[in-house]
Amino acid sequence: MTQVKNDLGRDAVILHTRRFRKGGVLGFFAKELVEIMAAVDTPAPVSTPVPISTSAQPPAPVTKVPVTNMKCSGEEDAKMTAMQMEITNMRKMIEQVITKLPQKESRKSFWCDLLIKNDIAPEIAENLTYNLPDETSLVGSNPAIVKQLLAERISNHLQRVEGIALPETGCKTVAFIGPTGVGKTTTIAKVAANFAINQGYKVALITADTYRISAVEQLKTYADIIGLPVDVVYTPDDLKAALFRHRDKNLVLLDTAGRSPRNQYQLAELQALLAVDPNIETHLVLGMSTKYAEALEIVNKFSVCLPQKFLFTKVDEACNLGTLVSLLYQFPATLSYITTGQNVPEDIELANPVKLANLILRD
Ligand SMILES: Nc1nc2c(ncn2[C@@H]2O[C@H](COP(=O)(O)OP(=O)(O)OP(=O)(O)O)[C@@H](O)[C@H]2O)c(=O)[nH]1
Ligand SMILES: [Mg+2]
Repeated sequence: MTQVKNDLGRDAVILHTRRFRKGGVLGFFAKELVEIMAAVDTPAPVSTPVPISTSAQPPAPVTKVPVTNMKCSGEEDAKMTAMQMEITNMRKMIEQVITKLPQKESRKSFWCDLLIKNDIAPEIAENLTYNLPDETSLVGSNPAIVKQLLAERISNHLQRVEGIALPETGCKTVAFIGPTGVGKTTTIAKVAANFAINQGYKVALITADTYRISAVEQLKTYADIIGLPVDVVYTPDDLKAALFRHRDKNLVLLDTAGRSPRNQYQLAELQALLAVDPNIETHLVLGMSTKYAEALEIVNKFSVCLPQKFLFTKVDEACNLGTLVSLLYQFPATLSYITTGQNVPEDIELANPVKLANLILRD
Protein backbone atom coordinates (compact mmCIF):
# COMPACT_ATOMS: atom_id res chain seq x y z
CA MET A 1 0.00 0.00 0.00
CA THR A 2 2.87 2.38 0.85
CA GLN A 3 4.49 1.70 -2.48
CA VAL A 4 1.18 2.15 -4.32
CA LYS A 5 0.49 5.44 -2.51
CA ASN A 6 4.01 6.65 -3.24
CA ASP A 7 3.49 5.97 -6.94
CA LEU A 8 -0.15 7.04 -7.41
CA GLY A 9 -0.92 9.32 -4.51
CA ARG A 10 -2.89 8.83 -1.34
CA ASP A 11 -6.24 8.27 -3.10
CA ALA A 12 -4.94 5.15 -4.83
CA VAL A 13 -6.79 1.88 -4.27
CA ILE A 14 -5.64 -1.69 -4.84
CA LEU A 15 -7.91 -3.45 -7.32
CA HIS A 16 -6.22 -6.84 -7.50
CA THR A 17 -3.19 -8.68 -6.12
CA ARG A 18 -1.67 -11.98 -7.20
CA ARG A 19 1.21 -13.95 -5.72
CA PHE A 20 3.17 -16.22 -7.98
CA ARG A 21 6.55 -17.92 -8.17
CA LYS A 22 9.18 -17.58 -10.82
CA GLY A 23 12.25 -19.68 -11.57
CA GLY A 24 13.46 -22.61 -9.44
CA VAL A 25 13.32 -26.34 -10.02
CA LEU A 26 10.08 -28.25 -9.33
CA GLY A 27 8.94 -25.35 -7.22
CA PHE A 28 12.01 -25.32 -5.00
CA PHE A 29 14.15 -22.18 -4.78
CA ALA A 30 11.52 -20.26 -6.77
CA LYS A 31 11.26 -16.53 -6.05
CA GLU A 32 7.89 -15.35 -4.76
CA LEU A 33 6.61 -12.29 -6.64
CA VAL A 34 3.55 -10.14 -5.99
CA GLU A 35 1.66 -8.45 -8.80
CA ILE A 36 -0.50 -5.50 -7.76
CA MET A 37 -3.04 -3.69 -9.94
CA ALA A 38 -3.87 -0.29 -8.49
CA ALA A 39 -5.76 2.75 -9.72
CA VAL A 40 -6.62 6.27 -8.73
CA ASP A 41 -9.68 8.18 -9.91
CA THR A 42 -8.56 11.76 -9.96
CA PRO A 43 -10.89 14.43 -11.37
CA ALA A 44 -10.23 15.34 -15.01
CA PRO A 45 -7.12 17.53 -15.21
CA VAL A 46 -7.86 21.26 -15.44
CA SER A 47 -4.29 22.39 -15.86
CA THR A 48 -2.98 23.02 -19.36
CA PRO A 49 -1.39 19.87 -20.78
CA VAL A 50 2.36 20.14 -21.11
CA PRO A 51 3.35 19.10 -24.60
CA ILE A 52 6.28 16.72 -24.76
CA SER A 53 8.73 17.69 -27.41
CA THR A 54 10.49 14.81 -29.15
CA SER A 55 12.19 16.86 -31.80
CA ALA A 56 14.00 20.09 -32.10
CA GLN A 57 10.76 21.59 -33.49
CA PRO A 58 9.30 24.30 -31.32
CA PRO A 59 6.22 23.09 -29.41
CA ALA A 60 2.88 23.51 -31.20
CA PRO A 61 0.84 26.40 -29.82
CA VAL A 62 -1.72 25.31 -27.22
CA THR A 63 -5.27 25.78 -28.44
CA LYS A 64 -7.04 28.30 -26.34
CA VAL A 65 -10.51 27.26 -25.21
CA PRO A 66 -12.86 30.06 -24.28
CA VAL A 67 -13.02 30.17 -20.50
CA THR A 68 -16.78 30.47 -20.51
CA ASN A 69 -17.16 26.98 -22.11
CA MET A 70 -15.23 25.28 -19.22
CA LYS A 71 -17.24 26.75 -16.45
CA CYS A 72 -20.26 24.90 -15.04
CA SER A 73 -23.17 26.62 -13.50
CA GLY A 74 -23.43 26.52 -9.64
CA GLU A 75 -26.22 23.90 -9.89
CA GLU A 76 -24.15 21.64 -12.16
CA ASP A 77 -21.19 22.06 -9.82
CA ALA A 78 -23.25 20.82 -6.89
CA LYS A 79 -24.54 17.83 -8.94
CA MET A 80 -20.99 16.93 -9.96
CA THR A 81 -19.74 17.10 -6.38
CA ALA A 82 -22.64 14.94 -5.16
CA MET A 83 -21.94 12.38 -7.90
CA GLN A 84 -18.25 12.26 -7.03
CA MET A 85 -19.08 11.73 -3.36
CA GLU A 86 -21.45 8.95 -4.28
CA ILE A 87 -18.80 7.27 -6.43
CA THR A 88 -16.24 7.59 -3.63
CA ASN A 89 -18.65 6.02 -1.14
CA MET A 90 -19.50 3.20 -3.52
CA ARG A 91 -15.81 2.53 -4.10
CA LYS A 92 -15.20 2.31 -0.36
CA MET A 93 -18.14 -0.06 0.08
CA ILE A 94 -16.88 -2.33 -2.71
CA GLU A 95 -13.40 -2.35 -1.18
CA GLN A 96 -14.82 -3.35 2.20
CA VAL A 97 -16.89 -6.16 0.66
CA ILE A 98 -13.89 -7.46 -1.30
CA THR A 99 -11.60 -7.55 1.75
CA LYS A 100 -14.25 -9.46 3.70
CA LEU A 101 -14.75 -12.10 1.00
CA PRO A 102 -13.04 -15.42 1.88
CA GLN A 103 -9.82 -15.74 -0.09
CA LYS A 104 -9.74 -18.59 -2.58
CA GLU A 105 -8.07 -21.42 -0.67
CA SER A 106 -4.75 -22.22 -2.28
CA ARG A 107 -3.48 -25.77 -2.50
CA LYS A 108 -0.52 -24.86 -0.29
CA SER A 109 -2.70 -23.80 2.61
CA PHE A 110 -4.76 -26.94 1.98
CA TRP A 111 -1.68 -29.12 2.65
CA CYS A 112 -0.60 -27.00 5.59
CA ASP A 113 -4.11 -27.25 7.07
CA LEU A 114 -4.11 -30.99 6.53
CA LEU A 115 -0.90 -31.31 8.57
CA ILE A 116 -2.26 -29.04 11.31
CA LYS A 117 -5.47 -31.13 11.40
CA ASN A 118 -3.16 -34.10 11.97
CA ASP A 119 -1.97 -32.31 15.12
CA ILE A 120 1.38 -31.34 13.63
CA ALA A 121 2.47 -28.10 15.32
CA PRO A 122 1.52 -25.13 13.03
CA GLU A 123 5.09 -23.80 12.70
CA ILE A 124 6.32 -27.30 11.75
CA ALA A 125 3.42 -27.72 9.28
CA GLU A 126 4.43 -24.40 7.69
CA ASN A 127 8.06 -25.47 7.45
CA LEU A 128 7.11 -28.78 5.89
CA THR A 129 4.90 -27.11 3.28
CA TYR A 130 7.23 -24.15 2.67
CA ASN A 131 7.67 -23.46 -1.03
CA LEU A 132 5.62 -26.48 -1.99
CA PRO A 133 4.57 -25.96 -5.64
CA ASP A 134 1.16 -24.27 -5.83
CA GLU A 135 -1.39 -24.42 -8.61
CA THR A 136 0.24 -21.60 -10.59
CA SER A 137 2.99 -24.04 -11.59
CA LEU A 138 2.69 -27.12 -13.78
CA VAL A 139 3.78 -29.45 -10.97
CA GLY A 140 1.62 -27.73 -8.38
CA SER A 141 -1.56 -28.15 -10.41
CA ASN A 142 -1.28 -31.93 -9.94
CA PRO A 143 -2.32 -32.74 -6.34
CA ALA A 144 -0.97 -36.31 -6.57
CA ILE A 145 2.55 -35.02 -7.31
CA VAL A 146 2.37 -32.38 -4.55
CA LYS A 147 1.18 -35.05 -2.11
CA GLN A 148 4.10 -37.26 -3.09
CA LEU A 149 6.57 -34.38 -2.63
CA LEU A 150 5.14 -33.62 0.81
CA ALA A 151 5.20 -37.31 1.80
CA GLU A 152 8.91 -37.38 0.88
CA ARG A 153 9.59 -34.29 2.97
CA ILE A 154 7.81 -35.82 5.98
CA SER A 155 9.50 -39.19 5.64
CA ASN A 156 12.90 -37.44 5.38
CA HIS A 157 12.27 -36.08 8.86
CA LEU A 158 11.52 -39.58 10.15
CA GLN A 159 14.61 -41.20 8.67
CA ARG A 160 16.41 -41.82 11.96
CA VAL A 161 15.01 -45.29 12.58
CA GLU A 162 16.74 -48.10 14.41
CA GLY A 163 15.26 -50.97 16.38
CA ILE A 164 17.23 -52.98 18.92
CA ALA A 165 20.50 -53.98 17.26
CA LEU A 166 22.29 -56.76 19.12
CA PRO A 167 26.08 -56.82 19.19
CA GLU A 168 28.03 -59.77 17.77
CA THR A 169 29.22 -60.64 21.26
CA GLY A 170 28.20 -59.61 24.76
CA CYS A 171 24.90 -58.65 26.25
CA LYS A 172 22.75 -55.65 25.41
CA THR A 173 20.43 -54.13 28.01
CA VAL A 174 17.43 -52.12 26.88
CA ALA A 175 15.26 -50.18 29.34
CA PHE A 176 11.73 -49.00 28.63
CA ILE A 177 10.70 -45.84 30.43
CA GLY A 178 7.72 -43.53 30.17
CA PRO A 179 4.47 -42.33 31.71
CA THR A 180 1.98 -44.75 33.28
CA GLY A 181 -0.10 -47.08 31.18
CA VAL A 182 1.46 -46.32 27.80
CA GLY A 183 2.25 -49.99 27.14
CA LYS A 184 5.82 -50.50 28.39
CA THR A 185 5.28 -53.97 29.85
CA THR A 186 3.20 -55.22 26.91
CA THR A 187 5.82 -53.91 24.47
CA ILE A 188 8.60 -55.66 26.41
CA ALA A 189 6.66 -58.92 26.08
CA LYS A 190 6.33 -58.37 22.32
CA VAL A 191 10.05 -57.54 21.89
CA ALA A 192 11.09 -60.46 24.11
CA ALA A 193 8.97 -62.96 22.20
CA ASN A 194 10.31 -61.74 18.85
CA PHE A 195 13.96 -61.99 19.88
CA ALA A 196 13.64 -65.22 21.89
CA ILE A 197 11.13 -67.25 19.88
CA ASN A 198 11.38 -65.84 16.34
CA GLN A 199 15.14 -65.17 16.30
CA GLY A 200 16.42 -67.67 18.90
CA TYR A 201 18.38 -65.22 21.09
CA LYS A 202 18.98 -65.72 24.82
CA VAL A 203 16.74 -63.15 26.52
CA ALA A 204 16.11 -62.28 30.18
CA LEU A 205 13.62 -59.89 31.74
CA ILE A 206 14.13 -57.64 34.74
CA THR A 207 11.44 -55.52 36.32
CA ALA A 208 12.01 -52.55 38.56
CA ASP A 209 8.28 -51.91 38.83
CA THR A 210 7.60 -52.85 42.42
CA TYR A 211 5.11 -49.98 42.92
CA ARG A 212 2.05 -51.55 41.36
CA ILE A 213 0.89 -54.75 43.06
CA SER A 214 0.18 -56.64 39.86
CA ALA A 215 3.11 -55.27 37.83
CA VAL A 216 5.53 -58.11 38.67
CA GLU A 217 2.82 -60.70 38.07
CA GLN A 218 2.04 -59.17 34.69
CA LEU A 219 5.64 -59.52 33.47
CA LYS A 220 6.02 -62.98 35.04
CA THR A 221 2.95 -64.20 33.18
CA TYR A 222 4.46 -63.15 29.84
CA ALA A 223 7.87 -64.58 30.84
CA ASP A 224 6.31 -67.95 31.74
CA ILE A 225 4.49 -68.16 28.42
CA ILE A 226 7.63 -67.29 26.44
CA GLY A 227 9.86 -69.35 28.77
CA LEU A 228 12.18 -66.59 30.04
CA PRO A 229 13.72 -65.84 33.45
CA VAL A 230 12.51 -62.73 35.33
CA ASP A 231 14.34 -60.84 38.07
CA VAL A 232 12.72 -58.27 40.35
CA VAL A 233 14.96 -55.39 41.46
CA TYR A 234 14.29 -52.79 44.13
CA THR A 235 17.50 -50.74 44.12
CA PRO A 236 20.28 -49.75 41.70
CA ASP A 237 22.53 -52.31 43.43
CA ASP A 238 19.95 -55.04 42.83
CA LEU A 239 19.95 -54.08 39.16
CA LYS A 240 23.72 -54.20 38.97
CA ALA A 241 23.70 -57.70 40.46
CA ALA A 242 20.92 -58.90 38.13
CA LEU A 243 22.73 -57.55 35.05
CA PHE A 244 25.85 -59.36 36.16
CA ARG A 245 23.88 -62.61 36.55
CA HIS A 246 22.54 -62.26 33.01
CA ARG A 247 25.84 -61.35 31.36
CA ASP A 248 25.62 -64.56 29.30
CA LYS A 249 22.38 -63.41 27.61
CA ASN A 250 22.16 -61.64 24.26
CA LEU A 251 19.43 -59.29 25.41
CA VAL A 252 18.16 -58.12 28.80
CA LEU A 253 14.94 -56.11 28.79
CA LEU A 254 14.35 -53.84 31.76
CA ASP A 255 10.78 -52.86 32.66
CA THR A 256 10.29 -49.77 34.80
CA ALA A 257 7.35 -48.29 36.66
CA GLY A 258 5.26 -45.68 34.85
CA ARG A 259 6.31 -42.23 35.98
CA SER A 260 4.59 -38.87 35.97
CA PRO A 261 6.71 -36.28 34.15
CA ARG A 262 5.72 -33.84 36.92
CA ASN A 263 7.18 -35.94 39.72
CA GLN A 264 10.84 -34.97 39.93
CA TYR A 265 11.53 -37.35 42.80
CA GLN A 266 10.35 -40.36 40.77
CA LEU A 267 12.34 -39.23 37.76
CA ALA A 268 15.51 -38.79 39.86
CA GLU A 269 15.00 -42.32 41.21
CA LEU A 270 14.67 -43.68 37.67
CA GLN A 271 17.74 -41.73 36.59
CA ALA A 272 19.75 -43.26 39.47
CA LEU A 273 18.58 -46.76 38.49
CA LEU A 274 19.65 -46.38 34.87
CA ALA A 275 22.96 -44.82 35.88
CA VAL A 276 24.25 -48.21 37.08
CA ASP A 277 25.35 -48.93 33.51
CA PRO A 278 25.94 -46.20 30.91
CA ASN A 279 25.55 -48.80 28.14
CA ILE A 280 21.87 -49.33 28.86
CA GLU A 281 19.92 -48.31 25.76
CA THR A 282 16.85 -46.40 26.87
CA HIS A 283 13.62 -46.21 24.88
CA LEU A 284 11.12 -43.54 25.89
CA VAL A 285 7.67 -45.06 25.37
CA LEU A 286 4.93 -42.63 24.32
CA GLY A 287 1.29 -43.24 23.51
CA MET A 288 0.58 -42.12 19.95
CA SER A 289 -2.55 -40.22 21.03
CA THR A 290 -0.56 -37.97 23.37
CA LYS A 291 -1.07 -34.31 22.52
CA TYR A 292 2.06 -32.54 21.30
CA ALA A 293 2.29 -30.09 24.25
CA GLU A 294 1.99 -32.99 26.69
CA ALA A 295 4.53 -35.07 24.74
CA LEU A 296 6.97 -32.14 24.79
CA GLU A 297 6.71 -32.00 28.57
CA ILE A 298 7.23 -35.76 28.84
CA VAL A 299 10.30 -35.66 26.59
CA ASN A 300 11.77 -32.68 28.43
CA LYS A 301 11.22 -34.13 31.89
CA PHE A 302 12.36 -37.65 31.00
CA SER A 303 15.48 -36.23 29.32
CA VAL A 304 17.29 -36.59 32.67
CA CYS A 305 17.22 -40.35 31.97
CA LEU A 306 18.94 -39.77 28.59
CA PRO A 307 16.58 -41.74 26.33
CA GLN A 308 18.16 -42.43 22.92
CA LYS A 309 15.04 -43.69 21.17
CA PHE A 310 11.33 -42.94 20.98
CA LEU A 311 8.89 -45.84 20.82
CA PHE A 312 5.26 -45.07 20.00
CA THR A 313 2.45 -47.31 21.20
CA LYS A 314 -1.26 -47.59 20.46
CA VAL A 315 -0.95 -46.41 16.86
CA ASP A 316 -4.13 -48.41 16.24
CA GLU A 317 -6.06 -46.12 18.59
CA ALA A 318 -4.62 -42.83 17.39
CA CYS A 319 -6.60 -40.52 15.11
CA ASN A 320 -3.43 -38.94 13.79
CA LEU A 321 0.35 -39.12 13.93
CA GLY A 322 1.08 -35.42 14.40
CA THR A 323 2.86 -35.75 17.73
CA LEU A 324 5.30 -38.27 16.29
CA VAL A 325 6.20 -35.99 13.35
CA SER A 326 6.49 -32.88 15.54
CA LEU A 327 8.71 -34.61 18.11
CA LEU A 328 11.02 -36.11 15.50
CA TYR A 329 11.23 -32.68 13.89
CA GLN A 330 12.25 -31.11 17.22
CA PHE A 331 14.50 -33.72 18.81
CA PRO A 332 17.50 -35.64 17.52
CA ALA A 333 16.24 -38.93 19.02
CA THR A 334 15.89 -42.04 16.88
CA LEU A 335 12.56 -43.75 16.27
CA SER A 336 12.49 -47.44 17.20
CA TYR A 337 9.25 -49.41 17.08
CA ILE A 338 5.57 -48.63 16.82
CA THR A 339 2.96 -50.88 18.35
CA THR A 340 -0.39 -51.40 16.72
CA GLY A 341 -2.57 -53.36 19.14
CA GLN A 342 -2.79 -55.48 22.28
CA ASN A 343 -1.80 -58.80 20.69
CA VAL A 344 1.49 -60.22 21.97
CA PRO A 345 3.76 -60.70 20.10
CA GLU A 346 2.23 -59.68 16.75
CA ASP A 347 1.34 -56.03 17.16
CA ILE A 348 4.75 -54.43 16.90
CA GLU A 349 6.86 -53.30 13.94
CA LEU A 350 9.96 -51.32 13.19
CA ALA A 351 8.90 -47.77 12.39
CA ASN A 352 8.71 -47.23 8.63
CA PRO A 353 9.10 -43.53 7.62
CA VAL A 354 7.42 -43.88 4.21
CA LYS A 355 4.47 -45.79 5.63
CA LEU A 356 4.07 -43.26 8.45
CA ALA A 357 4.25 -40.29 6.05
CA ASN A 358 1.57 -41.84 3.83
CA LEU A 359 -0.60 -42.53 6.88
CA ILE A 360 -0.43 -38.85 7.77
CA LEU A 361 -1.51 -37.80 4.28
CA ARG A 362 -4.20 -40.44 3.88
CA ASP A 363 -7.57 -39.15 2.64
N1 LIG B 1 -4.72 -50.58 21.61
C1 LIG B 1 -3.52 -50.83 22.09
N2 LIG B 1 -3.38 -51.11 23.41
C2 LIG B 1 -2.15 -51.35 23.87
C3 LIG B 1 -1.00 -51.29 23.03
N3 LIG B 1 0.08 -51.56 23.81
C4 LIG B 1 -0.39 -51.77 25.06
N4 LIG B 1 -1.72 -51.65 25.11
C5 LIG B 1 -2.61 -51.77 26.25
O1 LIG B 1 -2.37 -50.71 27.16
C6 LIG B 1 -2.66 -51.14 28.48
C7 LIG B 1 -1.49 -50.82 29.38
O2 LIG B 1 -0.39 -51.59 28.98
P1 LIG B 1 0.86 -51.88 29.93
O3 LIG B 1 1.84 -52.64 29.13
O4 LIG B 1 0.43 -52.46 31.23
O5 LIG B 1 1.35 -50.38 30.16
P2 LIG B 1 2.55 -49.90 31.08
O6 LIG B 1 3.18 -48.74 30.41
O7 LIG B 1 3.45 -51.05 31.39
O8 LIG B 1 1.76 -49.43 32.37
P3 LIG B 1 2.41 -49.10 33.81
O9 LIG B 1 3.36 -50.17 34.11
O10 LIG B 1 1.23 -49.07 34.71
O11 LIG B 1 3.05 -47.76 33.69
C8 LIG B 1 -2.95 -52.63 28.39
O12 LIG B 1 -4.31 -52.82 28.39
C9 LIG B 1 -2.36 -53.03 27.05
O13 LIG B 1 -2.98 -54.16 26.47
C10 LIG B 1 -1.18 -50.99 21.63
O14 LIG B 1 -0.28 -50.92 20.81
N5 LIG B 1 -2.46 -50.76 21.23
MG1 LIG C 1 4.12 -51.80 33.20
